[in-house]
Amino acid sequence: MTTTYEKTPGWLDWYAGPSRPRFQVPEGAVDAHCHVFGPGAEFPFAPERKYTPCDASKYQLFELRDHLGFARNVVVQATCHGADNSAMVDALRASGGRARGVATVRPGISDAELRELHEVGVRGVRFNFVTRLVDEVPRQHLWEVVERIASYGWHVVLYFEAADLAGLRDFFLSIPVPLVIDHMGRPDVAKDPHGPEFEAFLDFMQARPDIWCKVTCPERLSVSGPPALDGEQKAYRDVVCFAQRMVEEFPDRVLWGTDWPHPNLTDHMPDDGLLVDFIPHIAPTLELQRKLLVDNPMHLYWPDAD
Ligand code: 0GY
Repeated sequence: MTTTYEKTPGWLDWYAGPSRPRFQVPEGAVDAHCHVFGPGAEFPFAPERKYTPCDASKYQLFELRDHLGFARNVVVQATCHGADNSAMVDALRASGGRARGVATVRPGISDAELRELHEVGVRGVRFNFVTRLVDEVPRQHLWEVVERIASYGWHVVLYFEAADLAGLRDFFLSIPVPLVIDHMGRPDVAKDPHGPEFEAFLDFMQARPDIWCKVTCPERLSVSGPPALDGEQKAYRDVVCFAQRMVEEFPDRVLWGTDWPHPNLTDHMPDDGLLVDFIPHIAPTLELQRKLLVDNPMHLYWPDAD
């Protein structure tokens, strides 16, 4: 018997029929932050989840990849699947080597399971500190996970909100593997990009040379909102100065991703084609674009590729 799910009320489905981007991404570009959801009938959602999404399958993800002109994906385990990584692993297996993964791992995981995750293409674990998405995990558990993954050369992806960085910073800096920060640490873009909150984030990035940052989710962070229907490029203009600053100050440590299928958006679901058109606004030169979309994600996720 298969379980059927009712989506969280107000849940917006991902955007079907995205436009073809005007901006052509460089050859070999990586969408370094995206998810799969289920399908729930095949890969049940976790009992402890905080939301129930629509289905978003690996096939639909790969179709989007090709439509947008990307070569590869990094599939990040979504909280609605808890620590059951099967849907993400299934996507990696089906990708023919064109996807890597970031898993959610609990301390009790066996060596055989960790090895299998590595073999299929997992290269990191995600620690989530956003309380609307997950219950708090004791630090001791996180430490145990770090100890287990370090020998695989994996990194830790951190998801938190800007206001929480001060309380988390020392813990983050004590983690002895590379760190990758989701969505620029979720700045409040109504604030000054040169104000104390974002300066604290930049200061954190400066604290170690192995901290990376995803300049992702303008649609999630923006207050000014999406582009006009004709794609007029005032899109998410309040996010541009934050993201562009990261790209220009840390050109070798930034990553970009669609965040498809965009969990938990309630007002507006982005056209992924227009999200791609946002890239040249934050990475204005060919060199910056190449680092952001190809060199940096390849270094982290496919270091052995030619
Ligand atoms: C994102 C953002 C969100 C959700 C998740 O794993 C998740 O459920 O990451 C969010 O709601 O902000 O990166 O997809």
